[in-house]
Amino acid sequence: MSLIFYAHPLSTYCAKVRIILKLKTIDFVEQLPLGGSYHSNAYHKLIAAGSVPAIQDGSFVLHDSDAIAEYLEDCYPLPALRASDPQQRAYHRSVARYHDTRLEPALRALFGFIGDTDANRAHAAVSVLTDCFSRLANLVNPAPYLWAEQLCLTDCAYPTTLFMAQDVSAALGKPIELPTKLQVWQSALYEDQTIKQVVDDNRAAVAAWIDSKQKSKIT
Ligand SMILES: N[C@@H](CCC(=O)N[C@@H](CS)C(=O)NCC(=O)O)C(=O)O
Repeated sequence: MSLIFYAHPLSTYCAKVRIILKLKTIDFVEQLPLGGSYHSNAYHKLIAAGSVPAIQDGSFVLHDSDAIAEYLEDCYPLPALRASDPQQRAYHRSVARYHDTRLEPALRALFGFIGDTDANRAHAAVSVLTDCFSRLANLVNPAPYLWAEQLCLTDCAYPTTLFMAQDVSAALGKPIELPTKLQVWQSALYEDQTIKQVVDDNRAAVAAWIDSKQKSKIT
C-alpha cells in the first residue's frame, strides 16, 4: 500500500519531505489534508498536531518534517541521506534545526506584508531574515552539499526556502541577495533534477499565491 503524504503546495516543510520521498523513490500518494485544510476537524482527528507535512504509513501516522525525514531514512535507507559519523550527523541535524527554528519563521514573517501598500513596513522583517542568512553562511560549508558529494536530509530542507526568500522579498520590493556561499549551494542543489522539479512546482505555487494576495489587497 502506498504511503500517504499530506501536504500543501506552498509549504517549504512539505517540499523538504517531497524531495526526500522522491530521492528515495518511495511509493507515495500526495493529498491535501482531509477536508481541504489543516484546520479541518477531519484532519485533526487523524493528525492530532494538525500540521502539514504528515504521513500515514498503514496505521502509523506522523507529523513534523524532520521526524518524517528520520523515519523515512530508517525505513528506506537507500540512497543514504544521513551520515554515519556521530559528529557529522549531529552537525547536520543542528543545521536542520536552524532551518526550522530560525530561517523559516523569519521568512514566514514576511508573508503578511505581501500586498501591503506601504512596503517600508516590511523593512524590519527583511532585516531579520537577512541576518539569518548571514548566520547561516557562517554555519555551513557546502562542498557542493553539506555532506560533501552526497546529498543529506538537511540539504533537502533548504532549496525551496532559499528560492522562496528571494521571491517573497522581491515581491515586497526589497530583494534579498544571498551571501555568495549560499548562492553557490543553491545552484548546486538546483542542478539535481529531482530537487529542480520540486523547487519549480513550489515557486509556481508561491508566485500564484503572491499574485492573488496582491490583487486582493489592491481591489
Ligand atoms: N515543525 C513543523 C512545522 C510545520 C508547519 O508549520 N506547517 C504549517 C504549514 S507550512 C502548518 O501546518 N501550520 C498549521 C499549524 O501548525 O497549525 C514541521 O517541520 O513539519
